Amino acid sequence: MGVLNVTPDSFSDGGRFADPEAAVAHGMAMVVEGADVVDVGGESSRPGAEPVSEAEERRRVVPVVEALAPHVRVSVDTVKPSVAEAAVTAGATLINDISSSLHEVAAGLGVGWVAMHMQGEPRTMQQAPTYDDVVAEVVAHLAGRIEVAEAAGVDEIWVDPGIGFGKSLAHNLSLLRHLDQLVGLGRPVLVGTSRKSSLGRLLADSDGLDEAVGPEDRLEGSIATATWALAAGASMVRVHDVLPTVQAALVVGPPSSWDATG
Ligand code: HH2
Repeated sequence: MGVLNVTPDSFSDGGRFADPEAAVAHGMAMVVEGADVVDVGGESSRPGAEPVSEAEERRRVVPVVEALAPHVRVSVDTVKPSVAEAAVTAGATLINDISSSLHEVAAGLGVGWVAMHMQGEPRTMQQAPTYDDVVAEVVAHLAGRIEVAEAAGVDEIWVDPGIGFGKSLAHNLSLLRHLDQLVGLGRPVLVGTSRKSSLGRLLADSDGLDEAVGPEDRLEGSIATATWALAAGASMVRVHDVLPTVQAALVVGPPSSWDATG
């Protein structure tokens, strides 16, 4: 899943694809690089981000979805029912929902739904994330969302641990380490670590630096965690750098391919 932020303020690529033509060109480039899905978002969810009006978010997202949908599967990264509806009308077939609350909308529209775990809300979620047992709590939350979505009639349900959404570095690492528990829920797992700040901290530690490494220098960490997630059973990874991720994923392959034959 390639990330396409049609926003002025996303944490790693804000402003680069705010113009619809630039956004569509980047979306098509990711398709050529091997993306199976392009995830179009019109509102940043980075810590501290300011909310965007429904009309503005629709204005950003709809023309880009319309242009890409004939060429690739498009998901819409939104928490607003009206934006999800407009994007589906424009051709999106998957609602990527960081609030994990749009199951009725997905059911009504007859499209797939990604339920992502988040503690708190984007503006304040990184101030003091707290869990007794982060893995158990995230798994329980997503199991509950699967149940309500099944009851609502959603056929295609994805779950996502929400790396960096109300989570410390230690929380994120625990979730990656125990991804098998999410996989055990029996629904396809999506994981997004690409360019996230935990990687900036890890890469700085490994280089003996005091300051976290910036988003533009987090490629190796992004690829390492994406391939880790795929090897641990994730069905899709949400990434900014499609080509190197696809290449790394092809090298690693599914773990079943590692068994010696003959
Ligand atoms: N992460 C971001 C946004 N949407 N959706 C899912 N399902 N999983 C994620 O991990 C996830 C997500 C944050 O990354 P990005 O879109 O690059 O930044 P911003 O929110 O600033 O636009």
